Amino acid sequence: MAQHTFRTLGEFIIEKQEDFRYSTGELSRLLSAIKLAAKVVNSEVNKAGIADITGQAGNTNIQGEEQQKLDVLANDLFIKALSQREVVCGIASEENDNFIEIEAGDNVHLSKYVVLIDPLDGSSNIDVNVSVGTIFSIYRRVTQPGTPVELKDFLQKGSQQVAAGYIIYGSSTMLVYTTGNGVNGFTLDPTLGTFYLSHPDMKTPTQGKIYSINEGYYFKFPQGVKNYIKHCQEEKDDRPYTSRYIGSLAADFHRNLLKGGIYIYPTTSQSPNGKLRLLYECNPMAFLIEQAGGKASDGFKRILDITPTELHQRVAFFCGSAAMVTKAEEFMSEAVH
Ligand code: AHM
Ligand code: MG
Repeated sequence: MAQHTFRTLGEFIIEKQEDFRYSTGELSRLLSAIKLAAKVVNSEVNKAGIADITGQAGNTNIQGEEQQKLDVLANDLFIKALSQREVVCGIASEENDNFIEIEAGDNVHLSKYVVLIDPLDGSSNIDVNVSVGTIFSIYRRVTQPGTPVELKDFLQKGSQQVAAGYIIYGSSTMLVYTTGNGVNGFTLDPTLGTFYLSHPDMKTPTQGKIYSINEGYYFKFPQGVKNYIKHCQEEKDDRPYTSRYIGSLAADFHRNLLKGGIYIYPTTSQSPNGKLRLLYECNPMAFLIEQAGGKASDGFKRILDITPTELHQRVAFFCGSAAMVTKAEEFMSEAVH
């Protein structure tokens, strides 16, 4: 059950700034910019049913998928909020082909952070009033401050993340994030426009009873995944598990984080590298789940240890309660040996 506190996200960010020695407050300003953009996107998502902003924008993104108008809007809003406040030196977005370099007046590129963002994940759900989300990931640049950002500033292992989080625009809107000291969740009070700490120090159960996978693609899955699904369905011990799949990563992840479960988007015969993106979706969720005591893997190895080679790289994703992910990995390696 959510605990009600009167601690706001703004206060929390400032208190936590003291956890970082020599902190200049730059990360706090960056998180505040994300908080502000989240509120604006939230109000747009809530209006989606009545305003003329749903439906296709007529563009396709780099992956050849049609963009919804709200994707474009959310992308613009987050990029504006981050660039106008001069809190980052570069942004990479799932919706943009290349990363964006932020120049800040005379203080060119002085910020030390880059942000990677999926501004509106699960956007195919918007028209049917199902929860969507924003997922973000923050790194310290590896190149010298004061010089233009480079691709290598974005292609860092997930284990290098400084902070990560998501906003879920659902029956209530929540912002959940980590800076590597546990996971905290904040619920938006829409009447006041304020996020309050509602889920302090979130931990996921080691063993859950939910499995989340798009079983429509069953015949396209690797044998290890097929076997694991059968294991979940078997009547034995605490099984069968229950199946829950929304098709909106932030929502599926959030439910499993709270209740315990496993989310799987494996490789398929159609998408041999999986569907989800390592940098915008899997790394931030992997950082969060590990901070909550869970586990994230590509079926064989830790997501956060993968060295990315391209911005829009895809990867298979097994994420959730530690014991369940370990079990799924056992099925994966048994099937290949
Ligand atoms: P998107 O970034 O194009 O919105 O796609 C990501 C979404 C995830 O939110 C979700 O978990 C997955 O795609 C669902 O895919 P599928 O419809 O193939 O099950
Ligand atoms: Mg996405």
